[in-house]
Amino acid sequence: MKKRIVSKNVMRSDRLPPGQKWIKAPVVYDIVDEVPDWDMSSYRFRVWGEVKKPLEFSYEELLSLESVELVADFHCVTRWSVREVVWEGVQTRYLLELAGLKEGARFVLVHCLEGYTASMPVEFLLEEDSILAYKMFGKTLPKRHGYPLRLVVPSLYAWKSAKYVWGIEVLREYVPGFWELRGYHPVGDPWREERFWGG
Ligand SMILES: Nc1nc2c(c(=O)[nH]1)N[C@H]1C(S)=C(S)[C@@H](COP(=O)(O)O)O[C@H]1N2
Ligand SMILES: [Mo]
Repeated sequence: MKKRIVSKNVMRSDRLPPGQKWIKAPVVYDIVDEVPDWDMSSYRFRVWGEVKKPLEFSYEELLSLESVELVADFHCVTRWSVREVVWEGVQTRYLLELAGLKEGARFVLVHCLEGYTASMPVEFLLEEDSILAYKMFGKTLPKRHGYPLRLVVPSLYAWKSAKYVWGIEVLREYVPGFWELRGYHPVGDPWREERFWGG
């Protein structure tokens, strides 16, 4: 039986973060008009940087790793939230354990196939309910929601849940990603309304 995880945030009494409202389904957001198609025969997912053992997996290899089903709410900084999205994939803490974090590992920069990046403290990828998802509601991740692989971090705003992921770079120091460079918060905790940085 596959392990089923219900995000701890679903059980909070303040489940809906301040300044958010519930909507029915996630709105698709992309920094490009058209996301290109990837050559899956050469696709590789990588973990590198401040790790003892860099990782590299083909899509098929990723699918064969120990996986979990995750139920989590999804909170976009533009003030909409969606209840109980069902994902399936590999826990990021499992991958980071395989890679072995070095002493100084503090941040990650997540790299996406169309050039998007997202930055966050590495500890958020060690949470039980953070996964690299390849299924959504029981089906292969639709392209618009991030095929082949997307990060899901239920404790942070959805701009950190990077789509079309090909790599996780583990860093000693903070390197801002796409939205962080444009004023968004290095962390982005929805319950603390960490939307913008310094304003
Ligand atoms: N690669 C990539 N990931 C991304 C984005 C993006 O533009 N490119 N947008 C982010 C934002 S702002 C949000 S709210 C969510 C939206 O997820 P969805 O498009 O699956 O609804 O994806 C996040 N991940
Ligand atoms: Mo967003």
